[in-house]
This record gives sequence, structure tokens and C-alpha cells, in this order.
Amino acid sequence: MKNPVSWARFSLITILLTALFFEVRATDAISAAEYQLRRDRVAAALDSHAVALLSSSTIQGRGRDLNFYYLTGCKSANAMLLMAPRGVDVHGVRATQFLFLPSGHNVYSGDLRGDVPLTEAPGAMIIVDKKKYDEISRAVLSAAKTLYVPAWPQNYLHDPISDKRFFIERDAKKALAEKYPHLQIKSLTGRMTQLRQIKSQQEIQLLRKAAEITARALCEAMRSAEPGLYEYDLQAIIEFVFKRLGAEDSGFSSILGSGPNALILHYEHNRRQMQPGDLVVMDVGAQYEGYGADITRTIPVSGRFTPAQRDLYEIVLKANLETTAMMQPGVPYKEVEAKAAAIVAEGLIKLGLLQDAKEVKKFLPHGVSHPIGLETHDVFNFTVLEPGQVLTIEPGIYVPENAPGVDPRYWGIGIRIEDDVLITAQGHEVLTNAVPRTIADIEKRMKEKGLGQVRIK
Ligand SMILES: [Mn+2]
Repeated sequence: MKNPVSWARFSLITILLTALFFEVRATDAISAAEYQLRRDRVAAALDSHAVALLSSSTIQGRGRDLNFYYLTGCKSANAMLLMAPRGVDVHGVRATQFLFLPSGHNVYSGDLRGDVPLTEAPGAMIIVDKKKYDEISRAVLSAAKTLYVPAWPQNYLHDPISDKRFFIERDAKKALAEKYPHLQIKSLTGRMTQLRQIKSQQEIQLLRKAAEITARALCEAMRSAEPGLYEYDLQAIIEFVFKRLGAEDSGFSSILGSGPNALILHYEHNRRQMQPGDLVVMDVGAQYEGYGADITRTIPVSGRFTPAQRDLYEIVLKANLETTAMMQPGVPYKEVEAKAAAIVAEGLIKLGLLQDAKEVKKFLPHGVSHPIGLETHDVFNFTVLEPGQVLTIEPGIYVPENAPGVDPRYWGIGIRIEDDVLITAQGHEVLTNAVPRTIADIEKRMKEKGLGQVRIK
């Protein structure tokens, strides 16, 4: 590096490579800086005499409160986050945000601090041993006027033996009121929901990745499906691809509903042997770094749709595509629901299954859109579409066996087509186009060789 020009070039390349490295890494997990930004946004909504307190849920797995995780990225159980905008002196250090982590080692769960990337860049937050929680929280809560907490995850627990209900929220509030009678307790849920429903660039990257993995898994299932396989065979193939491509889990129990099971919306037994002529509804979603996709495809187990299946499939597909096409900032959420239902009704009237569009619920009994994110049915309180929201579009048609006044050729058919859509400033972007959706594309993909006949030695 004698010559200054090549030195400059070397430095430039180093900077570019470093930037690329961080760019690539940034898509793999939410950065410490973003967690700090999220906490600062919550703190900014608190007045100077208010304090926010969140805990990692003691309930493990699905259905837990994810607001704590959203603000910290911390997976440790029994951890607490305390935010006090006025600041608190702790052993000579002034801090506004505290993460309390249990210390030590547990033979069952390993390091009690869990997987904590935040120690590297805690920002305004300091990490404190959980043993200090009583001392610090007492000092902070005694001086505060308002305490903000997210909603308690369950209203009550029912014990069937004593037939007693235990009201968690009521009892927790009572305990707090006894200890800190001056404190006014308010909900943090509205603010958290407002933040969580608009996804950041980093969150969108993770949802993109989850969608890509889910799409590839569904393509593999299309290649593999054939009569004689069990629903769980397809589930195994899909979840194998999830794990093989680095997803940590399924975001929800995989639904593989064939034949009559296609009509059960939350079917998850997946034990039936698939028969020639069946359709199978595959409603699945990989979860990547906490963020989950949610895609449904309906395919003919034998590789070709029957004419009756085609008739209904084309209606659902039209509803999926035309509803997606209208999605852009400013559109009321209820118009999205109404549009899908209207197209399904129009198609069913044309086929003679329905006389009155108002009765479409007979064949489409569920809503056709929900936001996704850290939860499969993610938190939301919006009424109008805005850039940064990510929503599913999932119209369906389900014709019961022996449906009165319906041509028997349509009996027992269940179809759903679900995609994940990001609202952008210009309109929208479908994150799940990589998995075939039209009849021609599905039938073509099903001719390819898959994993269905792999024998386990
Ligand atoms: Mn869904």
C-alpha cells in the first residue's frame, strides 16, 4: 500500500465490504439499534411521571404476550423490562431503561439469561441482575404516578376441580394497589399495537424470508402429493423444508385437510389417507426469527382438478387476485373483506349455488384478511390500509356434504387460497408469489418429482 490511490481504493473496498456484511447480517435478525428505537418510541409516549413495566411471559410457546419480546429481543423466561423516562440512579449510574435478567444456570434450561444479543449494544438500557428487581422497582414505582402495563395475557384461569375462577388481571391490580396505593394503572397495549402493526424494513426482511421458506415448502408438497399418502406425509415434507431452510418452527399448527377435512377451518389432526380425486387444503407458515408467514394452497391429490373443483377454484382465485389488486394506502380494511365476499358471492350465484349475495356466509364463513408478524394473527387496531402493514388475503369456498339446493357435484369441496401482502407507499407487494396459484401452474408443478416416495430406512 505504498501508493495513496490504491490505499484509498483498499479503504473504500473495506468500507463497502463491511457495509455489505452488516447489510446481510441485518436481514438475519432485528438489530440492537432497532430494539432501542422501539423502546424509545414507547418511552416517548409516557409522560415524565409515568413508568412502563413488561415481563417475559411465564407461559411458554404460543399465545404468550410478545410485547416484551418486541421491545427487547430477549427470549429469557422470568425477565422484566422497566422504563422510567425521568431516569433513576442505580449505584451511581443514571438510567432510564432496565432489563432484569435471572442469573445462574438451570440444569433443564441452561443459562438463565437465555440468548441475549443485547449485551453487546444495550443503548439506553442497562442489564441488571433480577435479584435487584425488588429494590429498583420499589424506588421507581414509589416515585411514579402512572404505571403502564400491557394487558394480562388471560382474563382468568378456571380450575375444574374446585370449579373456581382465578382472575389474573384483577388480582394482579389488587396486589399492586396494596403495595403502591398512589399509582394509577394504565394499559400499554394500544401504544404497542400501534407500533407493531407497522412493520420496519428489518421486520419486512424477516417476513420475506419466512414467506420464501414457506413457498418453497409448499412447492415441495405439490411435487410430492399423490393418492395413498397421508396428510401427515405432506406435513412432514413441508416442515422438513422449514427446518432445512433455517426456520425455527412453524408459526402455527400446520393444516393439511384433504377431502372432507378441507371443510374444517382449523383442522390439525392430519391423520387421513388421501384418496384419488381429493383436494387437499395446505395452510402452513414458517417462522423465522420470530416472524411468521401464512400461506394456503389447495391442490388436487391426483395432480388434476376435476371440472367441479375447477369451477369453484376459479372463483376463489378471482377473489384472491382482485382483492389483492385493490390493496393500497387509504383503502378501508372493511372494503377488503367486502370485496372478497362480493366476488365469491357473484361466482356462486352464476354457478347456481347461491341466490342472494347476503347469504354468502353459508359458503365463506370466515374473514378473509388478518395482519401477520410476531403472531400469526398479529395485533392490530387499524381501520385503513397504510404502508408497512402486512396482511393475508385468504378467500375460500366450502360446500358442505348434502348442501340443500346445491348440485351434488359440488358437495364436499373445500378451497382456500391465501397470500401475504405488504402495503407499500405505491400500492402493495405480494410476498408469496413464488408458490404457484393458478390451476395450470399447480398442475405443472405437480408433475415434477418430489420427496413423496422417499422411504425411511
Ligand atoms: Mn391466515
